[in-house]
Amino acid sequence: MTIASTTASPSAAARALSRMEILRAITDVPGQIHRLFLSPAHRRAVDATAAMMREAGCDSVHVDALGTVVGRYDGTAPSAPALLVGSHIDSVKDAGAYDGTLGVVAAMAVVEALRERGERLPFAVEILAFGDEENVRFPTSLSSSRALAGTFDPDYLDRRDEEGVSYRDALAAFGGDPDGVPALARRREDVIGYLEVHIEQGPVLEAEGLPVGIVTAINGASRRRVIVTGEAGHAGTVPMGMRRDALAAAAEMVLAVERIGRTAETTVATVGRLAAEPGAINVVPGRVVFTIDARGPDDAVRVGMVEAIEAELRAMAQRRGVGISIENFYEEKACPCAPEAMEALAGAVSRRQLPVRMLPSGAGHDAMAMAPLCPIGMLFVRCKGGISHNPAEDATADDIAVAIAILVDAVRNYRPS
Ligand code: HGY
Ligand code: MN
Ligand code: MN
Repeated sequence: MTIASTTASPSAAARALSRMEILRAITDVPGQIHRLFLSPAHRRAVDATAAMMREAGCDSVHVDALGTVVGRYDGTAPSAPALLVGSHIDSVKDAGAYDGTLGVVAAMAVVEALRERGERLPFAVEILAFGDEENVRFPTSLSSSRALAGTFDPDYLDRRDEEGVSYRDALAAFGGDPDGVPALARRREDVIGYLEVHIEQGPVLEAEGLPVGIVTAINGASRRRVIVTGEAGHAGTVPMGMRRDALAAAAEMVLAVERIGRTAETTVATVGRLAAEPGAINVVPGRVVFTIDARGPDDAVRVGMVEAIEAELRAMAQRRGVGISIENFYEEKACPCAPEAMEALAGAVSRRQLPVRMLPSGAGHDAMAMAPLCPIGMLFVRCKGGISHNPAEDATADDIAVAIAILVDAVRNYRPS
């Protein structure tokens, strides 16, 4: 039961690209792709995704209590367990058009290919379009996919965004159901595995001239929110030696994060957001809030790096006479992909006489959240310059067609262990 064609049919690829264009156009900031969890743009993207899943041939489509769009293509037996295939439709700020959405439209192409052949597999295929993968709006961790794995943290509901809106209130306004979250947890016997197609968001495949690669493991990640408290003062009158300048302290701390982030060849650490208050030209900043995102493939090394960063920041605060608080709101262990899922993808790649390139993922994905529930596998697609989280993010139609053909083949030939 294999399909030897190297790429999806031109029409299948064209439909996938047109679906991505529909999602690309859905944003809360004109001229940018800006689609945060539970935002008006996310609501519109959910409705568009549900319509596209129906058009692709799903037997049933629904939106769950957290806004995840679920499309099911039944197997030979109505109550057959499902192979889950998906990704996310939320975005970062000023995002690219492929991060997340590519995996959702590729999953739609699988259902479409089966429907066109009138084919039913011994398992159902469920497309999942998650909405809280980026965790940019609320300080959460993959909340919508965690709900399916049964690891949703109820504390998420009380987390607040930059405007002070709680997750719970935003979910209710979105049309979701905070009380419906526990029921989203899937039974292990109802799920075969989870596959996700995603742009690599790195330079390896392009550098080696390969259209696709198979993910071996996803790096672990830690995120912190740091608040530095000094004393606001008159920029013209407070002598330098008497200041408790929160921004000068934070600036030294940001450089320490960068320095310690180099702990190992494979670790990274980033301060992605920093806000100084009150933010007036003639006021010594009294308060600074900034974020830390630290990652690596080895959990012990990553944890050690984060501990070193926290100790250094506290020592700096002490020396400068400023206050510091460090909030841990995101911890994801490094996550290996499952051999059966990697084999399904590798078999499909080699059946197209393409090199089977295995590689780790520096970026986090919903697949990490799904791993406690079922075997996970990911297929990476080459992206231009390895650029992502940037409007210059790009992938070619040819590579997308190859990835779709591989995903269809891997699903059709999936054999759970
Ligand atoms: O941050 C990440 O690694 C993912 O894109 N959310
Ligand atoms: Mn992503
Ligand atoms: Mn992303």
